[in-house]
Amino acid sequence: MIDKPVEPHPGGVGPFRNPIEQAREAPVERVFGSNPPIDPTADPAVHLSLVVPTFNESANIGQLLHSLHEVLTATDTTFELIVVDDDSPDQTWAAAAAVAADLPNTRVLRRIGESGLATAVICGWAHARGTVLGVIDGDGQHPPEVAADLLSAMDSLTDVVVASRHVPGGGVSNWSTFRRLLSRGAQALGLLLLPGTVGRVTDPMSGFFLVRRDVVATAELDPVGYKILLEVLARGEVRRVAERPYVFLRREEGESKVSAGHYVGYLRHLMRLRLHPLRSKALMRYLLVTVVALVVDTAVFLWIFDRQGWNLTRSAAIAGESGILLTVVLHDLWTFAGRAARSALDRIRRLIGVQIALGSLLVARLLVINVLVNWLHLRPLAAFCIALAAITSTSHLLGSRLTWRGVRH
Ligand SMILES: Nc1nc2c(ncn2[C@@H]2O[C@H](COP(=O)(O)OP(=O)(O)O)[C@@H](O)[C@H]2O)c(=O)[nH]1
Ligand SMILES: [Mg+2]
Repeated sequence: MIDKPVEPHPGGVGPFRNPIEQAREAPVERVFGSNPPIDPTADPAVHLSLVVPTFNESANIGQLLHSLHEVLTATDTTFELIVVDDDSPDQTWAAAAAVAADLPNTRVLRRIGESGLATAVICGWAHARGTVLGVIDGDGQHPPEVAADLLSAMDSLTDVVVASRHVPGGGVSNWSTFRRLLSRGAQALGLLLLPGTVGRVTDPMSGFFLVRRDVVATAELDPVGYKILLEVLARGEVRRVAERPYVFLRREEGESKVSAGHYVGYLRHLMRLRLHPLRSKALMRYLLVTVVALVVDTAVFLWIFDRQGWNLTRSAAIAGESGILLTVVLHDLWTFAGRAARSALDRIRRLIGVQIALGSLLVARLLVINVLVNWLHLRPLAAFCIALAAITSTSHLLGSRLTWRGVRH
């Protein structure tokens, strides 16, 4: 059933009835406005809801829906398929609806005035009824039979199952060297900027995965561009991830929508996740603690060296040590409060770690100060400042980073 065209409502939501209700009842509905949130309290009517985002895939969608249906029916799982089409000029939504009419549990959402792969997936999930949500490309490049492998890997302890090209048995069938390089380069960049997120899976660029509903329903997803998996791993409470191999097949019909703009979008996405407010709060605290430690280090030095008249090396050593201790205490009690492991043993282990890392650099600082004063005849305060800027500041930043590396920030 295909409705006749309706103008989008200025308020952004379907003009007649709740769009979620509408979409549940009819094989084809129009979804207006921005994506509704994923409902964490939804009563799961099926086990798996698999979303198929499409744009100009009319030549591929029919075959894919039939294959998926066959594969999933054979698994004995209750499931639904949700095609989310962005009002494709080739009328993919109509082609999908024609097939959906013959396939139980298959719905088609046609978004008007919106585009974007990641937001289309969220839209599909928002209308889904499954305990487990998933996504698969609509062009046939993701082998449908792998959906059954992913499903069997989704046990009660697992939150996300990713189809990966980079585990044994996986691969890409006909990518040019250039595209392989681009994909690996994008992954390396992601690892650099978001090691704790991108490093959790071998194929963070995968667009074929399953995720438990409660993981995404409680996460503040803010998808941009193409890489919805990144968003899920970065913002969801994901404890355990599993991977299953797949071979990225040749595209038989239609064209890839990936353009240079998507790579720019990917960069923006990485930066956005990097500067995620929660994380940046920890990062700000981390930098502030370093600054406070350096200020205290200097103040202690001035006090005992200038006022108390202690000798240079001893003053610089005691001042440095007070900065180190302050860093450990503030990071533990404030920067990473509630996130770092808090047992007494963990605290002692961290204190020893910081002490070894920063203590050895404190020795280097004392040597530098002595060389500057005794050989180059600089004034003690000038030598102290140079050593502080060159050695202590970097050692605080890097040493603490290593010690707290298990803690996300
Ligand atoms: N709904 C929707 N689907 C999209 C959009 N862009 C791409 N897709 C679909 O997402 C899937 C992957 O896109 P594709 O261009 O094949 O990416 P590639 O396989 O990485 O080259 C395909 O099913 C596309 O039709 C979009 O803006 N909206
Ligand atoms: Mg494709």
